[in-house]
Amino acid sequence: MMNRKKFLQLTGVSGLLLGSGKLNASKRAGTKPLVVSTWAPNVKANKAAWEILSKGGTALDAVEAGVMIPEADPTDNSVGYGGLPDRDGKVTLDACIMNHLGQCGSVMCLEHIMHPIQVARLVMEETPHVQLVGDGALKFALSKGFKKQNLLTPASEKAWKEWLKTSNYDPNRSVRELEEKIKKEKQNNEPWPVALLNHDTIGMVALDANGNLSGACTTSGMAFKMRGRVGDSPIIGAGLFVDNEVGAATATGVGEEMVKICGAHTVVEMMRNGASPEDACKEAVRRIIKNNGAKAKDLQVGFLAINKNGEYGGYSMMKNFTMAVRSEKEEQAIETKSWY
Ligand code: SD4
Repeated sequence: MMNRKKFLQLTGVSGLLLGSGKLNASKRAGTKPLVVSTWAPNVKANKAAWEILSKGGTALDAVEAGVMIPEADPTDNSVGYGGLPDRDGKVTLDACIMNHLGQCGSVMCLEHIMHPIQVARLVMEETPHVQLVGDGALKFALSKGFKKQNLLTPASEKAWKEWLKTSNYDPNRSVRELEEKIKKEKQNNEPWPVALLNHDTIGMVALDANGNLSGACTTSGMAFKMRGRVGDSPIIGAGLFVDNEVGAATATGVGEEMVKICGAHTVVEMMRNGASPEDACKEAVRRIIKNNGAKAKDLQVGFLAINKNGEYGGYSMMKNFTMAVRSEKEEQAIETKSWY
């Protein structure tokens, strides 16, 4: 039986509130500092970010430290160490970071380095470039003192070998698995299905005490993707976008769809035009529906955003998208509203 208390223990967060209802962002007053991340288990990542934000640290340092938590977690099978590999059995990582000055850095298809977000930050701060990919990204990381590590855990290797039996690429594999688990748990009247403790790509956006915004996004990408495939997560404007005049947004789910609509950038532009964070995210989802018609209902995508006033919101295509929020006022995991 999964109950609220158990959830608190699992997340290691005392005093965590669980939003049983759906988010209504317009009813939430703004606050700063603030940090919001994709997926409920990232209350733990927020905690690391909050350590920095609550002491007056920068949003940039906070998001970097925050996303390093799932990057190092072998049980999170879609980020960093323990991430599910591509169809050739290689763990390839994508990450990007963006600060309040509009500066950004990104690595794509990076192998053997546990913390791609740190490499992305160095691309931003120490190179004339924004994006480094594959061997070049690895070479750069090694030149900065990062050590090569084997990121394929026995559990991920086992899952890959199992997948090889059918070799059927299913971008919504994790969503389907999640739905099945939740269905079963709902039959047991679980208030907060343990399946929602599922880990996934982390996108994190933060507003610091000085009113500056930053964001970070890091992932191992879609499980069993083609070798060389890059999704939205390391693409500035797709998986992450920050504009210090307006707000910051990030995304998770089937990355190809976010790329096609410049997802995170769309969300920020909607907020610039006056939309609430939740409504801005909903518009991005609507555009993905427009591109996909009836097929959209099988594509999970989730967006979240914060604005300059410290208001936040999220929206997803299918049910079961959660986000983790931390401010002076709250420390919670919330299921967002969804189109379907
Ligand atoms: C990608 N958006 O590579 C990422 C995957 C993801 O939860 O978010 N998974 O397309």
